[in-house]
Amino acid sequence: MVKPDAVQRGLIGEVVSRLESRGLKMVGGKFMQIDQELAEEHYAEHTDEPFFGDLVEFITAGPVFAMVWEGADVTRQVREMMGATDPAEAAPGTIRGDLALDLGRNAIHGSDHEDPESNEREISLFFDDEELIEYERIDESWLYE
Ligand code: D4T
Repeated sequence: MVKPDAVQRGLIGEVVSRLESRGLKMVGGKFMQIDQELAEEHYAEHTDEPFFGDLVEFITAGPVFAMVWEGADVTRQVREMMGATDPAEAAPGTIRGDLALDLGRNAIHGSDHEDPESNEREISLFFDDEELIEYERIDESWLYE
């Protein structure tokens, strides 16, 4: 998900472009405003954290671009491309390392590859089944041996 800070900074295209260029396939995309209820559900694991209020306020502060991507080892690969949660710690070349500076404005969210269920849980929070489109990218035989 491209978060509200990156949407406001005109970075939707840059984020999408990096994932597309890697060879990943977008199968769902939605420009949307997250409401309080969805934000609290999305960040339920952080309910007891001191930063929970700020997190909910931030993710509801403006529109986001939610996406579903497919590809080899997609969840882990996207996390690697995102870089560390705190952009100050994120390696150059990663999305956060190149495009963000502050933990509370870290540009992008991705499902947790260490929690195999987070992926499906988050997809169903943001998308209905019919909003996900199965198709083949024309370059698939040049992306995968
Ligand atoms: P998200 O969920 O936004 O993709 O971030 P991460 O998966 O990389 O990191 P996370 O769940 O640990 O944290 C969620 C979100 O909370 C913000 N945050 C985090 C914060 O404002 N203060 C903090 O101390 C921490 C740990 C940043 C990301």
